[in-house]
Amino acid sequence: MYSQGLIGSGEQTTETPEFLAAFQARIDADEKIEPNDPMPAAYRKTLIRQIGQHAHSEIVGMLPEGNWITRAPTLRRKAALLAKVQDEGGHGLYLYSAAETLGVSRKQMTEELVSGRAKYSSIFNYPTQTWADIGAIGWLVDGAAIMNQVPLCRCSYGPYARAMIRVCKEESFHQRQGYEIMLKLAEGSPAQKEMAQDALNRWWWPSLMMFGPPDGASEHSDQSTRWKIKRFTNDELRQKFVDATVPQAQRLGLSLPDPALAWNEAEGRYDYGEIDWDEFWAVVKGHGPLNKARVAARKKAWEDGAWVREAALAHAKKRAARQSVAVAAE
Ligand code: FAQ
Repeated sequence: MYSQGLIGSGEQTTETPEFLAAFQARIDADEKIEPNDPMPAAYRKTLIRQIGQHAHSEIVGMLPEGNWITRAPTLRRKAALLAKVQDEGGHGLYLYSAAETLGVSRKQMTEELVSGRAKYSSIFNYPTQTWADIGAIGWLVDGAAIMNQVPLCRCSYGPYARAMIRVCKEESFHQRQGYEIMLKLAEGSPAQKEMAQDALNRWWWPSLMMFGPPDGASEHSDQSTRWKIKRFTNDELRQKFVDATVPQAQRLGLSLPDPALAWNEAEGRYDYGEIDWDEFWAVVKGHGPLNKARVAARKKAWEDGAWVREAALAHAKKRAARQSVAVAAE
């Protein structure tokens, strides 16, 4: 991915063992790496991959919830949902900007997404069938996103780490609005409680899959941990999420769809059942319930917006030409 014309801002560096050791020493000393600093090509590539996928996840992640904006049950719910979806658009834009500091353009990244080649989080390929799904997404999906993203605020790459600080604050609000929707439904009529339980049943396992493959199958974890891009492994974060979420489900009076879920006194954590990794990989490889529809929706938006991009560019060029005439006349 992005093999041509990519290494933009940083200087080309000969990657001698001394250079690699000096770079690792900066990481080990917890120094932040900034856009124009020399960095190994593989570090740059890994960040472009992860930040690009993360940006796409935010942008595609607007679709499942956007589906319910016109059907939110009250004005208050509609206003909160609109704000949440708008925040997600903002997160995508910060993240595309963070990736651009590494020498890839937003246009390149978007073309990867709309051609179906780019990855984005598996979770957004599942449908939102009822209003309770909006509660479940806020509670579980944003809850999982926060668990994964808080450590990214300490990521070694400065622009990514700084973007994550604001993103995490906003995700906290999202998580609470989702939990509050679930609470109201769980304390409502039997039909509302049933709707909340059904949403939890459908979103629980896909939420656990958000953390990525198990540690033994995670291709990038070791190197990303050495570079302090990742601070915890996929399984460590998944476990933290389970431990934090089980008591929240208990408070709601809802049950998690996992018969193997049990408190492990000796380890001080919850044991949970086996994740269906076949389902995970099928969704990651494009065969989830809505992969094709999600990519088609983003492609349509990109094509429909072409005239806006052209007009903005024409305006910018005209302005630049006027300014250069004015400077020449001074
Ligand atoms: N879905 O070796 P690893 C959100 C891929 S934001 C799809 O473990 P890594 C906000 C992975 O890319 C949610 N693909 O990879 C919101 C790699 O493929 P590659 C997104 C997945 O990078 C809330 C391959 O499998 N968050 O939710 C998934 O070390 C509500 C091997 O995996 C982020 O992106 C998956 N679940 O660890 C918005 C956070 N998992 O590139 C709207 C930043 C793995 O070799 C509504 N990202 N893959 O072709 C990360 O922390 C990491 O990239 C991981 C994966 C942990 C996702």
